[in-house]
Amino acid sequence: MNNFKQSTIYQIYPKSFCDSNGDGIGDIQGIISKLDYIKSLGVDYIWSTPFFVSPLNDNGYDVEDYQKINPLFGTMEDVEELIARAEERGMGLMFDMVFNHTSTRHEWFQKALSGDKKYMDYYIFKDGEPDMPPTNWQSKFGGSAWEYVPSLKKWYLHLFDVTQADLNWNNPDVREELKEVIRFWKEKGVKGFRFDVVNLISKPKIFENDTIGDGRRFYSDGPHVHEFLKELVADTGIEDMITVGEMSSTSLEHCVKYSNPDEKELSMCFNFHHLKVDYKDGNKWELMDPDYQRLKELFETWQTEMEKENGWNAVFWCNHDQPRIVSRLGNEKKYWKESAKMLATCIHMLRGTPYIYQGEELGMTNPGYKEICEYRDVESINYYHILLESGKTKEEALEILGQRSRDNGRSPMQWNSGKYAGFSEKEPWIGIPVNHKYINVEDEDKDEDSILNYYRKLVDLRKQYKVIQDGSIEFLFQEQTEVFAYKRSLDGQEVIVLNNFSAREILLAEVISCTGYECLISNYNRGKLEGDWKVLRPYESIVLLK
Ligand code: TEU
Ligand code: CA
Repeated sequence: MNNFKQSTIYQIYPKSFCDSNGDGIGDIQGIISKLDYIKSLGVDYIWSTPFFVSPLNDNGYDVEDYQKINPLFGTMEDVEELIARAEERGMGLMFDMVFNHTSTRHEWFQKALSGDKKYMDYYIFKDGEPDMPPTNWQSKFGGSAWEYVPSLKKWYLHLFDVTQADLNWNNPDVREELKEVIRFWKEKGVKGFRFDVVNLISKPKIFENDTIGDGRRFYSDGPHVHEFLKELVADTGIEDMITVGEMSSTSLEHCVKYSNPDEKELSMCFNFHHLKVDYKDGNKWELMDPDYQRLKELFETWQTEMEKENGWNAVFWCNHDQPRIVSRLGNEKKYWKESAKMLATCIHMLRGTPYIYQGEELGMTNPGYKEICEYRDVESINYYHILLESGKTKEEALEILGQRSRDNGRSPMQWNSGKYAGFSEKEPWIGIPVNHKYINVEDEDKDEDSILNYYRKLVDLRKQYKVIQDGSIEFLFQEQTEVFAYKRSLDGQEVIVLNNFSAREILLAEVISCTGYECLISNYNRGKLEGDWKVLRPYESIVLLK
């Protein structure tokens, strides 16, 4: 059995992590050169987003060949070296399996386009008139989810970009091909897998219009998804490896099933409900202040129910699709350091496996791109145009992108205060924020009180205390909207976690009696706490142990 319940995972977006050969694009040798740094965080696994052959319309989530390395990132030898060097340091690699769709440049799709019946059945083609898509479903990146192919007189389904065609999992040959991919990487020594939007793989039998939504209710956690996952896991023998499924618009009931060990599906799930509390009416492209009460309720429900049903959460704030959390729920100006540390504490003391996304451990912020030409992401660029068409001004659209674009999480890793932040010798593929002058690895490494060193302590606490790994969870101060607090308990040991989500001092509804408690970590370096105590400073975070 692997140790996923005790582990912390570090996520790398290779294109933006470290460039070893001066072309402005991060690469695999770049990652290898930073393995000692990653090890210094205390993490157990490294999940890298895809670096397989791809036209990179969606930065590698459009895979053209699952078993070849994109030369832009390196070679197969580099990848083997990465796996070996990480293993020498006691870290396992998790690879990203994008199995809901392939690039339209994939050999299978190319054969399908030429009319090869076998391969047409690898994808989801439907008959239809050129001006009448089979359903009204919308792509997650904007526009119709269907594209017409005149030579075939058929439409194909793409839930994401038009160059990402959805695979037909109902075809057993497709399932066999994908199992081969897993076996290939397992053979190479990969220790785990992340499965991209894996709850979207099972499409319904009948395709019908969605009169109340964009179609997602027909294919999210679809009819055979659990069967398909069980089969994939059993036939590739990965039940004892660490696996995480990315679940899009999922439900608690399904995530229990995906992650309960008895079901033999996955180790854990990512869900995104807590990262939609600042979407107005669920719409990512409408700005709204975060609803902290909702955020607390979501964590409470998911944490307590998953515990009750023996499921397991991946816990996280950041990834390559999300804006930076300190800019989003924290306070990147006046309380940059305090709020970044507080947000880190919230996640790392929870029940579940914590993920750290590159640069999060430095308190990296949204880059503040000002012009549309600074953006690279296909979703951002599509929505910029959709927003303009919907009547927003250029300024409004850019303001929205500035807060919501996925590129906010994709600016290069800030290694030092030098030119190009030590990421590259050359101008990078995407801009670097000026704050790399003080938000960077080199400076924070030397500063005892830095966000970086605070993350290291949090990771270490999880290693030290079984109650943090495995303790049950109970939420406190539920009615105090800006206080995010909980208690973990195991075998008579207790950990109390208190976080202030606001820039104000908060008087707790009840006094905390600190007598007999030890302070494990706090972002105001409170040191010894004694007696009764009831005021939380702005963005304060305190972890107590009894
Ligand atoms: O993301 C899935 C996904 O649902 C997000 O793209 C989400 O729709 C978006 O960020 C919210 O606005 C995964 C990958 O993480 C992402 O990078 C890929 O683009 C996507 O799948 C398609 O493979
Ligand atoms: Ca490079």
